[in-house]
Order: sequence, then C-alpha cells, then structure tokens
Amino acid sequence: MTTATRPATRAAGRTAPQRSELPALARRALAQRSDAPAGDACWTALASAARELLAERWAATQRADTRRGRTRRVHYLSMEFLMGRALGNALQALDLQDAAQAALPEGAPPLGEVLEHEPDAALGNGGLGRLAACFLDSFATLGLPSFGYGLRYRHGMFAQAIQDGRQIERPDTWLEAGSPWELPRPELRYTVGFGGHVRFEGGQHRWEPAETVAAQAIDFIVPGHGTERVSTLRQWQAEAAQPIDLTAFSRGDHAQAGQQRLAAERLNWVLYPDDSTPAGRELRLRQEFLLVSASLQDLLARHLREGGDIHQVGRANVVHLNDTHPALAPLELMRLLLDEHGLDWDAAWQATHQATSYTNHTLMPEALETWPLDLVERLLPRHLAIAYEINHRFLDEVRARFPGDEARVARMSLFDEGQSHHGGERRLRMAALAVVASHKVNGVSALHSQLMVDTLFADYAQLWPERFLNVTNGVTPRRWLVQANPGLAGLLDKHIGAEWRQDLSALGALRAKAGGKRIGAEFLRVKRAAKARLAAHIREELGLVVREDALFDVQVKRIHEYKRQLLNLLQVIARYQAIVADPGADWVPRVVVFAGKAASAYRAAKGVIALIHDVARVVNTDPRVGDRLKLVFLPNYSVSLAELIIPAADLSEQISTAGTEASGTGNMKFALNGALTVGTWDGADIEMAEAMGVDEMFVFGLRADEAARIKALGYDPRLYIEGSRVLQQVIDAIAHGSFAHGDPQRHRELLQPLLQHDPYLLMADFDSYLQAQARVDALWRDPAAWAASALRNIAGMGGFSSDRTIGDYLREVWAPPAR
Ligand code: T68
Repeated sequence: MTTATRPATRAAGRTAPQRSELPALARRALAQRSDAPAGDACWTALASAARELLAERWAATQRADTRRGRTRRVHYLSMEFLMGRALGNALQALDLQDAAQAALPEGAPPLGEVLEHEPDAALGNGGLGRLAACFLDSFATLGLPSFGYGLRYRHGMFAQAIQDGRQIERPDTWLEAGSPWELPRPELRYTVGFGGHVRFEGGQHRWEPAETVAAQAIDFIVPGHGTERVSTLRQWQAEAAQPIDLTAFSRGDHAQAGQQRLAAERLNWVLYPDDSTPAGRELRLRQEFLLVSASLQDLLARHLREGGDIHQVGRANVVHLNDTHPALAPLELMRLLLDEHGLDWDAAWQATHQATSYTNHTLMPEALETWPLDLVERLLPRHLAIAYEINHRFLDEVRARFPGDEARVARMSLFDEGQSHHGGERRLRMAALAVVASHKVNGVSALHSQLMVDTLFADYAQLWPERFLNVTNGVTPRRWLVQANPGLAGLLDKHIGAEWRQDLSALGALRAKAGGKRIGAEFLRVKRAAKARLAAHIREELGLVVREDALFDVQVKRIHEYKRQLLNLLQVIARYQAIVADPGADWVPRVVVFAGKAASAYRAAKGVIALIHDVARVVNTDPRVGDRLKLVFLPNYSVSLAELIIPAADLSEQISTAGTEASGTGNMKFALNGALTVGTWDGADIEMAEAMGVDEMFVFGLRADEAARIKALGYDPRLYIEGSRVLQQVIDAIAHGSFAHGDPQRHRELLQPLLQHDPYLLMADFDSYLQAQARVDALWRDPAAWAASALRNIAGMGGFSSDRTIGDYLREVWAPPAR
C-alpha cells in the first residue's frame, strides 16, 4: 500500500502505521536505546510497535461502533480481569509473530524468551477473573459492541514466594514501568461521591456527598483474532478532585493538604487477594462503588451522546454483573435515572431491570457478600434508601404470591435482620439485590445452575422460574491452545484442517482419527516436548531433576479446602508408602505437580502448602523411591505459568467435593491440551465427560446428591479411616510426624479437622480416588491407548470455547427485551 492510499488517523499530518511496518517500528524503538539488545529492550521495542498498530485498530473499532449506533451494547462489570501477558497475544492477533522474530537484532534472545520479559497483568484472583479475560478475547474476536469495566489496581494479585516451605506474599508491581497496552482517556472523567446526606426538594431527591473523587478512564486494549477489531477494557483510576488543599498547605498542615490525594490513591492501591471470602472492609465497598458509578455514568453519557432516549437506556444497554461485587450497579443506575435524569420510579425500574443481568459463581454461603447497613448508610445514604424502596415493593410481590408466609418473606428480603449471625448486625444481601434487579440470573455449569435454583436461590426461583438459566463457562482457544501449545495446534491443522481456529466445534472431526497410530505417536511427541520445557523450568526454579518420560500429574489452582489439594497429597503419600514397601515392583513413574496461591489469611490453605513442601522433602530425597515419584510445588502460579504447565500435563486433577466447584475452567484448558482428567462428578467436568464420552475420564467419588445425603445423615470420617488400611497408614504417618522433621505437633492443625468433621468428605472419597488412580496407571502402561484417549478428549472439547459461551449469553441473557 502506498502512503497516499493509507487511511489517515485523526491526528492531522500522520498516517496510520501498517502491519508491514512492525519491524521498522521495532527497530526504530530499539535504535533509541543505547544499551545492548537485551530481552527487556527487545520486549519494549516490540510492544511499542504492536501498540501503535493496535491503537489504530482500536480507534477504527470505536468509530465503527459509534456509527453503528443503536445496537445493544454489553457492559461487563467485573472487579477482576486476570489478563496475563499481552504481547504474544497481540502478535498472534496481528499475525506478526514471524515478522517480530525477524525484527529482533542479531544477538537478541529468541522471541519466546523476549515475551517472558512482560509482567503478567494479574488484576484478578482466579477463575472468576480469568473467565472475564477470556470473555474480553471473545468480545473482540466476535466483534461484539462491548466494554469490559474494571479497576486499575496498582498492585494486582500478590506474588507468592516460598520460604522454608511456607508461602510468603510479596507485592505485585506490574505497573512499575507503565503498560504499553493502556490508552489514557483524559476526556472521560466522572465524579464519584461518598458519604454526606440526601436532600429532598421540589419532589426530587439529591445526594450531596461529603467526599468526591474523579474517576479517570484508562483503556486497556484487547485485540481480536482473525478480525481487525480491538476491544476495550476500561479501567478506572481514582484521582483527587483537588490534588492539593492549598489552604491547609499554606498553614503548614501538609498531611491535611495531601489528604484527598491519598484517599483517592487508596482506591486503586491493591486488588483484594481473597477468593471466595467477602472482604468485610470499607475500602472494598468504596472500590466496588467506584467501579459501578464511573461505569454507569460513562454508559449514560455515551447513550445520550449517541442520541439515545433516556427511557430506552435499558433496551440499548446491558449491564452485566460478574458475581455480586458490582451489585451496587442497579442502585446507582436507579439513583442516576431518578435523581439526575428525572425519571419516575416505574420508568427507572423498568430500564434498570431490562439492563441488568447477573452471573453467580459460588454456592458457598460463607462466600456470599453482605454489607453492614450502618456502613452502607454512612457511605451511600441515597443508595440505601433506594434499596429499602426496592425491597418494599419486592416483598409486597412476595406476600401477594405467598400470603401469610412471613418466614419466606424474611428469607427473601434484601436485608438480613441479623438475628442469627454477624453478631446481630443488620446487613444488605448483595446476591438477593442482584437477583431482584436482574432480568436473568445464570450459573456457570449445568450442575451449578441446577443446585442454584434448588438451594441458594430456591425461593426466588419459585417466584420467577423464567429468570434463572445456565450458561456453561468456556475458555479462549487463542491463548489456551494456539499460543500456549503451537505444537499441538500444528498437529490439529495437519490432521483435521485449520477450521477449528475459527470454530472450535470443528475439533469433533478428530474423534474418528483418534485411534490412528501415526497421529498418536505425533501427539506423544508434542506432549513430550512440552514436558521437556516444564522439566527445564522445574530444574531452574527448584533445582530438582524430574524424568521427562514420567506421568505428569498436575493440580494447579487456588488452594482451597473444597478443591481438596489435601486429598491429592494423601494419595501421593499412599503411593510413596507403597513404593517403599515394595521397591522392586514395576511402578509407573510420576511427577506430581502442584501450584496455587492461598489467601493470605487462610490458615488451612497455607497449611496445605506447608505440608506439600514437608512431604516433598521426604519423598524427593528417599533413595528407595528414586525417580519413580517426585513431588513438585511451583511457586507463584499465574496465567503465564499456566501457559507453560498446562500443555505439559498428562493428567489433570479436578477433585473438588461434588457440588462445590461451580464450574472450573482449568479443567477445560487441560483437556483441550490433551491431558486426561481424574475428577469428581462436579461442575463442568460432568459436561466435559458427557461431551467426550464418560469412559474417557477417570471419574470417582460421591455425587453431589450423595454427598449431601451422607452429610445430612451425620457423617463420621473415622468410619472410613477404620475401613481402609491404606488410608489408616497415611493418616498415621502424618500424625506420627513422618513428614514433620521429628515434630509430631507440626501437622496437627491440618489433621485434626479431617478426623473430626472432614467437611469436604476427603475420607469418604479416598478409596474411590485411589482406584481411579490405579486405572490411570493401567492406561498409562499402554501409550497408544493413552494417546487415543487424549485425542478423544480434545475432540470432545469443541463446545468449551468462550466464543460458544458468549454466543449463549447473547441469545439467552443479553437479547434485547421484547417490545
Ligand atoms: C470461580 N470463582 C469458581 N471466585 O470457583 C469456579 N470470589 O468454579 C468457576 O469456574 C469460576 O469462578 C468462573 O466461573 C472465583 O474465582 C473468586 O475469585 C472470588 C473473588 C473475590 C471474591 C469472591
């Protein structure tokens, strides 16, 4: 393309950079540096070149969407987006990997190494945040007019270090050198208030906040694949409305002079590192309100700017709540429509209800968000009044449907009157608010959605059965197959063609070929190469040498009691004892890999990390075991570490107590990369097994209904221990301090609850788990049969793309309301 025909950017006199210019752009950036082409200099050069190209595409996407006008826009509100690294993804989206490699000067490290210089954008805890990131990838790739909305945390998920076998948390500093993927939007700035009081004048309520901050938009660009579209993750940065209080400053009161600035900065300070436990902290509530208020003001401003009628705002826009963390949104939308735009209650409620939808990610009662009313009243007085009014109208509806059933009314109320727990404190129930405000509420796997309407939301589902549905999670095949596992992607292209890259369901074609000798051997070679890369990492990181031909048995995810890393560890101990008892037998060599972070205040989870390290020290140095069993804990699990680990896994451990894991998404990434799954009948594992054939998975343990029944009947873990010689030996070894360096007290805190209550039924499932592991070993001894099964697993994963998930949302959750 000649210069004359290039589309001009809006900046006068400049022309848009072209894909073919990437090498030149990168070299120019490198030439500006005086130092040698070290990895980070190369990274910076490539990133700034890719940014230029993507920024132009992003601007074109914005223009196209504005022209398109009235199509319904999706606004995905989430406190977490676990993006990981972006440059590799950007180069793939631009189809410039080869050009990037070629642009690197002589003496520079290879592209793969250069990419590792990027810090992960880890603005999320785990599955919920990573799901949001996969959705953004699908939004861009599917060309959906949409925005992700989040907060720009200065410090994301903490970095995990291990010291003496214990987790240490270190601050994450991903933004220290800035991020090339951000586009500041100085013109997009809104005022967000806190505190103060409400005035009523001339029939209108007006909130007069005591404090305000300015919410500044900074857009994080998200490239689409196979399209020129680039989507937006709009992240809010709080800034002081007044950066300095000059009166206080001249008085010499410097602390007071900087007060506002500090208060604003605190809002973006850090991601709450809790998965599944509500952080009962004022700062967290302020963060949630910042997200909600800025995002909705932005939405309304755009709607009006594009000539939209304020009464139609719910028709033209979706406000999707990623769990309850943004569930103040309906209250803030009501306030804006009532108080700022003058709508009456019914019109405002109709618009709010049309716009709002909500995804639930957990059934665990202890993980449900509730806020003390005195805190809500102090920070958000107008919102509390609106919540009272919503509740009043809602409970009238409940009473009309179920006359005389005041117990039901109390259960369903948005307000927990506090008789039973929380020390009698009255609280606002965010899940109830989200359900009442939403026109659709979904769970994230078939089982979870069923349990949701049977248990957690049973009362609401009786009132509004049509409101509840399932949308099973999915993952983006761009990051989790094409980028993470180019070897496997190439194998698929060769045997079934490249159609799966556009439409993952085309993987189904692999099923008929899965038994082939050649494809099986090729698959095992690809897997072996990925394992060699992981083995090298293990060696570098831990100084531990593992056999590359061993079975790589992997459990990586947040450390949580319900996910049962401890059950896996008990199995490792049983295997260790069996090897020691019969060292001459023909054992299948295994490398058992764990990785995952524990919430900093979660003692039991930290205890599991400690026990893994204690057991590893014994097992890995026992000469009777040799290289037949190695136990590995890889520190600082992250998106980028997952991209290294998952392609290398032979076996994926998905062993949560049935009924506890809402869906899982790691399970999908493993199967897509040709790992077999040992798993319980839980979350999306059930749908995966059905898609690939139940015999292709090593399923074990109690089903969700059985688990519930056993607990209701009065579960006694000791009966199971008495009934299993192997389990007895494992427990004895831990209790007697075999892994405790002579200190029998060391693991008491972890063991005692297991022997007494065992709320996650490890003891009940242990024997069944061991049998499943024996089936794993048996299949492993037949490599051709193993490869065929792994390929049939991949063939079954076509339905687990986040593109399919987003298609489901579009049809069933985000469809425009009927006239
Ligand atoms: C996960 N939830 C589910 N929560 O556990 C998982 N919670 O089964 C599911 O696949 C995934 O969501 C996506 O649907 C979480 O990850 C959190 O991270 C979290 C964070 C803060 C507060 C509560």
